[in-house]
Amino acid sequence: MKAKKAKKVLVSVVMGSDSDLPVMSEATKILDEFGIGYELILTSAHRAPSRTAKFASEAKERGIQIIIAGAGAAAHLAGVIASHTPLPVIGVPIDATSLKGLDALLATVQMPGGIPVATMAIGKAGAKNAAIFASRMMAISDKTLAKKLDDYIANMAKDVEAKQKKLL
Ligand code: RP5
Repeated sequence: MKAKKAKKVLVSVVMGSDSDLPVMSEATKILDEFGIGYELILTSAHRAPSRTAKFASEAKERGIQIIIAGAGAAAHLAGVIASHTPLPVIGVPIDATSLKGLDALLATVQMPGGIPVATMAIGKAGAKNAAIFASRMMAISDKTLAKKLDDYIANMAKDVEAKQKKLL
């Protein structure tokens, strides 16, 4: 019997703490749905700076194409990763403190010119959109993935119509 070929890991889903997992699993659900290979990485810009720099500076040579980084509080994870790699980095601000994610949003989005982080919404919608955004970028050169995205978009529109019917 032929062994099932493992998917090539193309996306890194990084988070600043294991407490971020319930939010970041919204991203991995989408990557699973679209059949995109990913890895889950736990590292911290503040608590494990050397580990973060090592991960980011080696990601491209390991074949990673896109990095999704979620963190809360003074969320420097996505920005620090972006400063150590030429790969596109998508940031997810996480609601982890009494400031309800506004701290993480500003820390993630307000990057200085030259080091971009594509910043999504705070929380679960942001994590989900990070994976969809990554899929859209990869679909530029992947027709099979582009078809899955077209179907996903069409299904969302169908869902709205079905919900409308239930209202009547
Ligand atoms: C950030 O601090 C993490 O990304 C997390 O959102 C937040 C709280 O981390 P824990 O204290 O729960 O580990 O660095």
